[in-house]
Amino acid sequence: MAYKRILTIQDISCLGQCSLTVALPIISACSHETCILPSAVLSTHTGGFSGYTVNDLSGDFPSIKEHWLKEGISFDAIYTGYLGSTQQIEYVSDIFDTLKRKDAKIIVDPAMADNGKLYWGFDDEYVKGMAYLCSKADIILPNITEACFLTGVEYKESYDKAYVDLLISKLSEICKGTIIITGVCYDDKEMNVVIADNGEQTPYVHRRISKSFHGTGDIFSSAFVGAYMQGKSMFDAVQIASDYTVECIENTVDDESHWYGTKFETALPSLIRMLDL
Ligand code: PXL
Repeated sequence: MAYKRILTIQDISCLGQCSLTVALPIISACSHETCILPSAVLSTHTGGFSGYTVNDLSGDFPSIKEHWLKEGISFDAIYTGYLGSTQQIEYVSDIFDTLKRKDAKIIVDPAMADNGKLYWGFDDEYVKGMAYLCSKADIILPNITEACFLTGVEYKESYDKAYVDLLISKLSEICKGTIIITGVCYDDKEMNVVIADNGEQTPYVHRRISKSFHGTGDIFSSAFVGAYMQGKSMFDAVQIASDYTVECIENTVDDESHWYGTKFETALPSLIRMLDL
């Protein structure tokens, strides 16, 4: 069993089962040391609540980085998600350059959009900054909407494989590493996660559940990072992360009152079994 030191940089949504409140338990359940750098603190996530509070923590980044540098702290992987602001993207880029160990993996989930729209508070400058971070990554994990914003390709609700090929070809001009596009649907029964690596494409096909939930992108990415850093192949890590995410949704879908996230905790034993450590 591997035991890697992974830094994850994303927000704390105090309630909402997304970003750090899923990344920390999921990556820890995958048996890694999980270090966190909170990008912002929000009272809830921004999807479906109104009047949430937001405190951008960019101002803390330089001194935290300097302290870690002084202590000789470095990481086997740095995994980023929802960031607080465009300015913070520059700090994160600097953290990539200074705190990664030799052969460390940089994994960027450009968590900024879904269903054809940017999340509240993000604009074109933020998208540009996120494209820059993706250019420094070994692995990027956009959904279809994020792939569209990153590449300037028009968002479509329904599409064919040629459209996904176009997104991958444009994304590969931005990121020389592995591109993993999530939530690719050609019909209403199945969902694909498409892995594009060195000019080759491999889809992992799983069940599609008609209802969508906030935070499932973060759950997928966190489980992927945990499994991949355990030495699973890219495909096996995608399979484990997809199956786990589907189980989280299935465990939640019948509970109308639980609309804001998924009960990812109840499927953690299953994730651990799939890892077969
Ligand atoms: O799951 C993505 C996410 C993360 N963090 C915050 C969000 C969202 C999606 O809405 O609002 C604060």
